[in-house]
This record gives sequence, C-alpha cells and structure tokens, in this order.
Amino acid sequence: MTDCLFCRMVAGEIPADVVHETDRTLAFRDINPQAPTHVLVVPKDHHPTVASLAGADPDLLSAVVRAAHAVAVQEGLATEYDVEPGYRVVTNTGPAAGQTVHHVHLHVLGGRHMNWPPG
Ligand code: D5M
Repeated sequence: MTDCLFCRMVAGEIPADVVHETDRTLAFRDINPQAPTHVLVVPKDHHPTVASLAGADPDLLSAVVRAAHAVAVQEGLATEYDVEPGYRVVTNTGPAAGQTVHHVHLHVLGGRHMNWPPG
C-alpha cells in the first residue's frame, strides 16, 4: 500500500475521471479545474518530478508528453499535426511552484485564453 495519491489512482484504489490511458500513462480530469479543459497526465510508474523522470526514464517522459498532446486532440484543442486553438502544459516542480502531489504530472489546460505571465 502506497501513500502516493496518484499511484493509488493508477492502481484503481481511488476513483479517477479517466480520459486517456496507455500502457505507461494515465490521464484524468483535475478535481479542481482551472480551465474548461484541465487534465492531469501521469506516468504509471512513480517519479517525483519531471527532472527525476527525465533522468531515470526519458522514454517514459516522451510517452507522457505524447499522451498530453493526445488529450489535447481529444479535447478539441489541437490536431495531430496542428496546434489550433492550442493548449498549455504546466509542470509545477517543488514548493515555490506550488507542487502539492509528488508524483510527476503534466497539467493540460485549454478551452480559454491563457494569460502570460502565469501567476
Ligand atoms: O497539482 C496537483 C493537482 O492534483 C491539483 O490541481 C489538484 C489535483 N488533484 C488532487 N487530488 C485529486 C483527485 N483525487 N483527482 C483529481 N485531481 C486531483 P500540483 O501541481 O501538484 O499542485
């Protein structure tokens, strides 16, 4: 039994509103959406941050990024070959950035205009 929230969601122990799944990734709607589309994409294996994932398993990082784009396509934010209207991918890393779940996740946000700089 792990106390990692996203590991438990991957294991099916905690419900998730799953929108996309591959053999190595899971994508589900954020419980506190910040945009009309707000989906979290996680690797099924536990890695705390995007940097640790990049070092340990770059192929898995690539799979997570490709899954994020597949979610955007599914949500009508892009096509396989185009990025209209577009979407934002955010990976909070560490406390100053607001990371609260220490299992790497890409936030896929879209469906409204995204301001820059972010808060
Ligand atoms: O993002 C962690 C995100 O995880 C935050 O946007 C809320 C979301 N969250 C927390 N619990 C759940 C459940 N149970 N389902 C879906 N989404 C959840 P961070 O970048 O670490 O602050």
